[in-house]
Order: sequence, then structure tokens, then C-alpha cells
Amino acid sequence: MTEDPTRENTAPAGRMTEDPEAGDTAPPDRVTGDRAGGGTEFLSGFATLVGRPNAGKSTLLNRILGTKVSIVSDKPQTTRHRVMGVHNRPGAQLVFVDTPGIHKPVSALGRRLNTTATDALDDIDVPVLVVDATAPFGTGDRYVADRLGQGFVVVVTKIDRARPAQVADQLALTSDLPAEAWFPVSGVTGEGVPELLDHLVSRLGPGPMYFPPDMVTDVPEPFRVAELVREQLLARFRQELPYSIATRITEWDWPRIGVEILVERDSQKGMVIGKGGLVLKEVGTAVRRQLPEGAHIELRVSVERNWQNRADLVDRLLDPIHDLE
Ligand SMILES: Nc1nc2c(ncn2[C@@H]2O[C@H](COP(=O)(O)OP(=O)(O)OP(=O)(O)O)[C@@H](O)[C@H]2O)c(=O)[nH]1
Ligand SMILES: [Mg+2]
Repeated sequence: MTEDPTRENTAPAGRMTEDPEAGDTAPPDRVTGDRAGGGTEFLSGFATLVGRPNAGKSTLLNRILGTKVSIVSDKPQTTRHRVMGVHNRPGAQLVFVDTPGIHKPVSALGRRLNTTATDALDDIDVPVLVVDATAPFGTGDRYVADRLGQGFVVVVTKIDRARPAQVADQLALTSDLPAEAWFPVSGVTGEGVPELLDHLVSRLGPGPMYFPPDMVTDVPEPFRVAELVREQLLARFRQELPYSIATRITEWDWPRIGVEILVERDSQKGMVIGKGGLVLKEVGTAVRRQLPEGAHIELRVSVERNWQNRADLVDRLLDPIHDLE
């Protein structure tokens, strides 16, 4: 680590639901770390996954953690928040931060996603540039790389799907970047992930245990459920509809969970409901399967016209548990 990870502002905001522009968010509670045996200092730090939309950041994070904390889809701009995931080792804690893909924005929503991603790079120990092995390294990737300073890590992912020559090309195309290490990996098979983790852990400096050892993510459960609903919808629709969808929790009284799905037009509302409510039914079933037994999910669809172009609404709608607070 190049910087002192114990300083107060090292930790990104403790809750990813807070306004990323607020700047005064509190770090996660710190738990005094058990010192590793023999008086060795506890090691900790943050690694932020950044890259173009769809590069494979969230898939990689889920693979590292062995559990789904960040939703995934084949549509760009799936991740809309900063999501933290914790990797613990004896005597060390490495906190990963997943971010929205950085892109050329065409809406207030897109601008907000970029801000969330670039803010997450402040005070981070190791930025990890995630590059898709199956999409040529281009100006979009270089734009992200230019924001990272020096000493970052390049991860070329999806190697299970790329030809060896494609992987070699990506490594060659990124070789002039001021990075410290390069790792070909697959977020699907896990190939290359242990080597990446060993490297990141080796770069940790002395620091506190930011999260208790049994805490895998900072994502609150209601937030996760809203995201799981959005993930199911992303899997079912193409073109512009995925960008028009926001989800929010309207009731959280286990086992009763109310989720509102927001779209931008009446025609989209019909599509999301489906013939005879079929789409909603399938979405509810698929989400319920990922929750503890007994969950009762009620889905409702509303229209919030043109919300992704209205900065005031974007701020509110991007916080799926806004109404619970
Ligand atoms: N075959 C293969 N597919 C992958 C791999 N990593 C990601 N994918 C697929 O690539 C698509 C995008 O993955 P995500 O993890 O959502 O990408 P992301 O970078 O988080 O995307 P945004 O959140 O939109 O920025 C999904 O369809 C994934 O299943 C991989 O290692 N191998
Ligand atoms: Mg993502």
C-alpha cells in the first residue's frame, strides 16, 4: 500500500445507499482486529474494481467471495451502487469495492453512475482495472485507466470464453499502462483468481479490521432483495427497458416484502407485468428461491416518467430502501 490505511478517511462510505456525493458518510464501524500470532500487525486495505460496463467486475467479486453480493447481467450498467465485499485471511482483511461501469453518459442516471464509480477511487489502496478479454482494449478502457494513477492491477477477465490469442492481445495492449501487475482470470471458472488474491493480500499494509469476520458485505438485506428483483428483470428484457427499471422496497415486515418496480412508460409497464401477470410471477418465484424459506414477495409496477433523465428522481430512485428509513 502506498498510503497509510489507518487514516480516518481510508474507508469508503459505510453504506452504499448513501448519497455518493454527500462526502460526509461514516466509515464502517471498526472492530479492533485480533492481532495475528507472534505480535505481527493486522493487515488490511481496500481494492476497488473498476472498468467499462459489462467488463465482468461483479461476476469477479462474487467469485472471490463465493457468494452473490452484487447482481450480474449481460446488459451494461447493471451495477448502480458501490458494493463492498470482504475477503478475510488469518491476520488480514481485504475489502473489495464493486463499482458501476465507467462510460460516456447519455442521461442523468449515467452521470450519477460515473460519479459513484470515480468517487469510489478516492483513498483506495489498490485500484483493479477489470478488462474484458473478449472485447478489444479500447478508448473506453483507456479512459478508465487514465483515472487510476500508478501501481494499479490489471485483470483481464472472461478468459474461459476468449481465445488464448485474444488474452495475449489484451495483455500486450495494456502493457504500457503504469500498472504493477497483470492477471488473466475467469470470474466464471475461478481460474487465476487465487493468484490475484495472493497478490492483493501481499500488498496490504498494517490497518484495522474494518468489518467483523462474519460480515461478507455491507449490502443490507432489503437492498439485496430489491437488487435481486432488478436482476431478474434485466435477464428478461433487452434494449432500452433495462435502463428504465428501478426497484424499491415499500414494505419490509418479514415474511412480507413489498417491492415496487418503476418504469418510464405505460408500454413498459405492460411488458414488465406480462400477459396475465406472468412475467411478475416468474420474477417473484426466481427471487423467492434465493431467499430464506417463507418469504412472501408482493411486486407492483408503477410509471415514473422519464426518471433516468431527471437528476432529482435519479438520486431518490437509486436508493431502493429510501422509503424504509
Ligand atoms: N464467460 C464468462 N462470462 C463472464 C465472466 N465475467 C462476467 N461474465 C459475463 O459478462 C456479463 C457482464 O458481467 P458483470 O459481472 O455484470 O459485469 P460488470 O462489469 O459488473 O458490469 P456493470 O455492472 O454493468 O458495469 C454477464 O453476462 C456475465 O455473466 C467470465 O469470467 N466468463
Ligand atoms: Mg457490475
